[in-house]
Amino acid sequence: MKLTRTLTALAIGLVLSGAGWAQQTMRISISVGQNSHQGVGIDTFAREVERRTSGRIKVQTFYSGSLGGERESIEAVQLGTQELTLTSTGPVPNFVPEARILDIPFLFRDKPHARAVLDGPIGQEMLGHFDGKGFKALAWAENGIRHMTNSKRAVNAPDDLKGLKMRTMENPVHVAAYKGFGIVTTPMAFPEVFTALQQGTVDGQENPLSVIMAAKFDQVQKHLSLTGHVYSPAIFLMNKAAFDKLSAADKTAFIEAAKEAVKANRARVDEDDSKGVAELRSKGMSVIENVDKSRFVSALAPVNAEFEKQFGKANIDRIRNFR
Ligand code: EAX
Repeated sequence: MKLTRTLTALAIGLVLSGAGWAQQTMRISISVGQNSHQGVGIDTFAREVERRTSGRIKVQTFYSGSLGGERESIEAVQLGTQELTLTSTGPVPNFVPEARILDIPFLFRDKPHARAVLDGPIGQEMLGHFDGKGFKALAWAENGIRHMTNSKRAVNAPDDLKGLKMRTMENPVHVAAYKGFGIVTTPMAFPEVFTALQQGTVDGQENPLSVIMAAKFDQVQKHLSLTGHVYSPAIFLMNKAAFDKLSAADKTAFIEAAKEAVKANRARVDEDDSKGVAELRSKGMSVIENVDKSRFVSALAPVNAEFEKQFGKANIDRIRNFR
């Protein structure tokens, strides 16, 4: 039965490619809107795949969680009901536990440090861990450095976070760390966040300026503090079987397309970071730019000791000290 199906698929594939007009359509999704760092990422990816396969493979782009939130999209890619997604690492640890280490707060000094780690041997090794779980991880992209917003009060110091009810990603490392700040954590899929903030189900949330702007959280949040408490990676994930089916040349095309997409994505993050504060202020947010980061780092000392036990201090130091 299975063999018959495989042979039939193969035969159809041969006929179509022989005829030279075979066009295959794949789907890629993001949870934020098109006008965003992730939007330019998947738009660039789609364009590059099409160009590099001379139009044989089309990539249809879906924005704003229209195919589901990030966890659902990752699931769909794993199952193969959807070929591709660009997602933050939020829900990734539930699928690939090895990736948890990248979500540790204050792990990276800045974006250049994070990008160097992800593009270097550590990041490349990490991409390999997705193989055994039904994914082909094409490349590390970027969601950005996360900051806190809320509707209750200005956050200057860690104590100001105590008792705030905040939406977090469905990420065990973030949840553990934010509890360490005294935050009342409410994990939630991204497509539900705007309404939850609007209705006061939660007081706040945390995200990079790119996401705060794209999602228009300024409409439902008064206070923004540039806590920069964690770097948020993103990743281009593809269904492993769909990738394996590609010819060697097309595999290269997909990987190169992802690399081009990452360039566009990171450039947009940089642009958003440089204009974000002014833009969000102009929309009415009250922004605290200079928080004393060392106090936030100290507040997480007990949680960090836990992480060192869990992930191995040497593994964390390897990332921290990477140059
Ligand atoms: O990837 O869930 C989140 O807060 C993510 O940062 C967002 O979906 C963009």
